[in-house]
Amino acid sequence: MTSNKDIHETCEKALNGEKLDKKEGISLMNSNDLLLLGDTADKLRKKTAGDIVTFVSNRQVNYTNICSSKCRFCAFYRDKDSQGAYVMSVEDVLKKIKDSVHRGITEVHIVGSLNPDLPLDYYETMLAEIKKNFPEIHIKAFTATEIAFLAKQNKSTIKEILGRFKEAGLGSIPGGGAEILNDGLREKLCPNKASSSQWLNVMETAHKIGIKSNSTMLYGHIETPKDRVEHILKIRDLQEKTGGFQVFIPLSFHPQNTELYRHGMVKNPPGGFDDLRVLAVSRILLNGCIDNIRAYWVMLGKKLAQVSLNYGVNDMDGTVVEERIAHAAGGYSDGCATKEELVMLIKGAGRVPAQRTTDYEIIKIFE
Ligand code: V47
Repeated sequence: MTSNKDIHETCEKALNGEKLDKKEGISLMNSNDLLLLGDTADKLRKKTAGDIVTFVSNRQVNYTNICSSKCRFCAFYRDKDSQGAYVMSVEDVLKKIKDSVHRGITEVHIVGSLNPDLPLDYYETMLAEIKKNFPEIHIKAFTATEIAFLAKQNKSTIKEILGRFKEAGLGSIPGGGAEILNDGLREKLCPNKASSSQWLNVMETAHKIGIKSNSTMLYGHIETPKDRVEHILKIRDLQEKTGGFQVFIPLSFHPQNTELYRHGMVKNPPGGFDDLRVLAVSRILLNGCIDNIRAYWVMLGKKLAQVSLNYGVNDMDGTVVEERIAHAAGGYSDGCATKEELVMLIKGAGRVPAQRTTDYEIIKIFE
């Protein structure tokens, strides 16, 4: 059991810019002194990012839900022949984007599932057609898990797939599919998809060929505080090597309609206390390494996302428009926020809203 004095010392060490080790990280992740964690994370956030809180004007597109992976935390996937299974044509995807252009979106975030029936050409055509029709829009698409799956399906290499996608218009890679980077846990949660090292390898390869990416962690299911810290430190280690991660996004688990819930393994989503602790500890452990810590309001709820701005957060995701993954699992929202709403939430926390590009360049500050 770590004493409160030790926690204070660890926070002081972080404030002095020192890098924390695993043991220290675990003691923070186990601590109930949320105000101390929040205060430390807030000071580090202020030093790194100032008072600006960024958001992006974007829309998500989930092109298919047919999946061979069948992850036990996922309520979104369907078997090919079951009710509600779908694949969007490239035209459907273009129409979704076209419908959002009037909102001034600068990014499209495309994620699907591991659908064995879709040829590589489908993905390349999708990227090329989006680029042709909407050249100004940044395409952030396909998780590292989807990339690893496509490489295997097409008997190709990660580098080859990423190179082809970059050529076709891919701008960056979202952070999904990381779940929890621990193969023992992955065996229980998602045995049919990329391992921890495969996920990290896709990211490392992407960074090396000039494709930036995001990073996530799915928490609040069967993982322990130690698993969380080990996950964050794996992301930190890779960032020290490549510098290619733009942001870290903790994803708060929603259990409804998932196998974990049906089997009685997880009954409730994490509480707000735990959500704030994860965000604060992420800021503290990634200090000096990843500058942006994002509150994904779709999974946290808008009010808690606003409060999290005092717990190390400097980024709020985006307008999103339509979200299906958390929604299928009993999430708080269908995923829609207007720019005005995000500006209001950020101002309401006494901070300065700024619209950003996917690459974290500021487009407009809302004084
Ligand atoms: O990989 C799946 C998670 C991820 C559930 O990079 C769940 O900008 C909660 O990665 N409850 C997809 N989470 C979403 C994602 C993401 C979202 C927003 C921005 C970015 C970015 C990335 O959602 C999956 C998985 O980790 N997930 N099921 C669930 N029941």
